[in-house]
Amino acid sequence: MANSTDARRRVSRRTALLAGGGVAVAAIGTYAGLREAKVIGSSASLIGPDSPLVSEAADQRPATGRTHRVDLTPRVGSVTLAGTPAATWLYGGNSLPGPEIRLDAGDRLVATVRNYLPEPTTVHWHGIRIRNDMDGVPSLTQKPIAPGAEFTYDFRPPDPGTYWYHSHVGMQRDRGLYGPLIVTDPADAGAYDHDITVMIDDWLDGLGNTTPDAVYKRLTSGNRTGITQSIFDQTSPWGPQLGDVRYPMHLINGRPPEDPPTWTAKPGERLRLRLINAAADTSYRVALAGHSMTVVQADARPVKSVTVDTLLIGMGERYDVTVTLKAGVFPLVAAGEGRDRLARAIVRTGSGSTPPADTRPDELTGKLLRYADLAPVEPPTSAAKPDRTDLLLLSELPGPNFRWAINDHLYPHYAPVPIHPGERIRVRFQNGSAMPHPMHLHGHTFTLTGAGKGIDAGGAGVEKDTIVVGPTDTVDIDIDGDNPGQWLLHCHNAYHMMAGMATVLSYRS
Ligand SMILES: [Cu+2]
Repeated sequence: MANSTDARRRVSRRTALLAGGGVAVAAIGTYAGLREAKVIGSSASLIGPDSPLVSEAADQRPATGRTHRVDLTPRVGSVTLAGTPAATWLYGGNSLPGPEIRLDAGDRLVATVRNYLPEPTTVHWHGIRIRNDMDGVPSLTQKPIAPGAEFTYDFRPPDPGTYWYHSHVGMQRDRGLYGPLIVTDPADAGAYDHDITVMIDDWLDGLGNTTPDAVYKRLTSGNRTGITQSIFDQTSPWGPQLGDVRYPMHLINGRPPEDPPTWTAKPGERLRLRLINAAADTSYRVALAGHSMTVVQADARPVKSVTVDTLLIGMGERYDVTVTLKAGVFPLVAAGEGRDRLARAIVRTGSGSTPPADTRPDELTGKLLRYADLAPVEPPTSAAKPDRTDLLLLSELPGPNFRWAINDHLYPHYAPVPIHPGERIRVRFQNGSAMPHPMHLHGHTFTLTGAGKGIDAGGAGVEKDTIVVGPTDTVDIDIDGDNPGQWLLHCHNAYHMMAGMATVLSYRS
């Protein structure tokens, strides 16, 4: 049994390897996603996950003094999806998604993970301004948890909002190894009657004898037929190419559209919906039939209320919306962008029959939320000009072998984005491909500058942790160097990430 102190000691051995300068190599394991990390350039002054600066930054964050303990037991299991059994990997029991973790901002979360899988695993706490040694990135912030071993994550989420947790090893997230993490605000009076988590996912694991790993293998073999057919839609703002894989099913809270989760409420009541896109390869367009939705948070950050008919949500993004309910039976639909399949739930406030499983509400083609519509509730914490700009070119390398790169490097080979504590830097994403890339930065929220045609010169000052960089678009984000460590910055398309589309925001002393 390993506690977090043991883990930090192990990490410190690895960091000693990394700190050698020149081309550093950390040999961690042989499983997919656990390959050797090769850092290009000097890493002599690197601030690793075991640095005292990591604890120092964490200790300054709010603390309620309360402790919340959970056990997660990743294991082989199975789920039944509208009568079809599917073998998969799950966090304990047969629960899909994993158990919802709910605690107040500043509470301490002690999450013990005992690995019953046949492979190493880790847990990443997506969107949390976490301490670096608890971030769950194999070979970067911790040694992966070996089969049969145990690791305890121990941290305090500082900011309320909608988050999620998931495995960060290989394609494990595209199995059932994900769940919601809701950080509540004790000062929030809650201007809503029902608080509902809506976790949306594309699903193929265990169906037709396939697995996410088998599909990834096909993609890299250059075989683009059958399940690995490109998804195109010329009319989408994020098109033309929206995905690489034809998913047979889409789920809300682990359930397909034929067997939807159903929520009962009264007409006139207000819902808060916490929309989370946990998918590997699918952007979702979400709408509630007969209703508009008021967006109140984007990636756990409050935004000025904006009312729309529908939202497009990239992989890893979250939106909180409120809705005042009418009387009747209403499908909440998450339609795969560019795809003919959908996920849905049912909101029931009166009598009536449930509409057919493939019903597409008119709202899906109504007023669509754009990044330009988002405005921060509070002025940005820092409006200072960035000290410098780093350019990150997002591209698919030529050839048939499905290689997705940042600045022509394929992770775990990477050229880090260096940052010094206290520095403010600008990162310019330049998308040289025909696909949208939902770029996610660990351990931070960044500030949109308003630049980028996908952003339409609006959205300035909005803080997010995941931003979709549209095809051929350029998007600028500003990052404050306030959380020392080594932080993955990557595309949240699971296949692109596996294929190398990641780098590291690397603190240097
Ligand atoms: Cu991508």
